[in-house]
Amino acid sequence: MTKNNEQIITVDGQYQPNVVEFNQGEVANLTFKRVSDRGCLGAVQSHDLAFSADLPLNEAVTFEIPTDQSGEFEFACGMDMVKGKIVIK
Ligand SMILES: [Cu+2]
Repeated sequence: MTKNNEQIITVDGQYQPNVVEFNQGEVANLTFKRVSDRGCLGAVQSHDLAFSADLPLNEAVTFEIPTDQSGEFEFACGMDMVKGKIVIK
């Protein structure tokens, strides 16, 4: 786990890494890059942080993550099966 304003998650049947950390109050960009069609990870969503998008193969998809509140926020595949976590503190 690294701490940075820019985090990249590689999606290849799982989320690597599946926990990312951002500083509260700072601009935070989270990029998903799906590099394999393994698993059911063609879409990502976060009910906690209100984002969702399809993840086309070999394309980077970046979300700006709100960091006004600290806490742990979940994201998951389109079926809520494969999960990851965004930690803001
Ligand atoms: Cu799934």
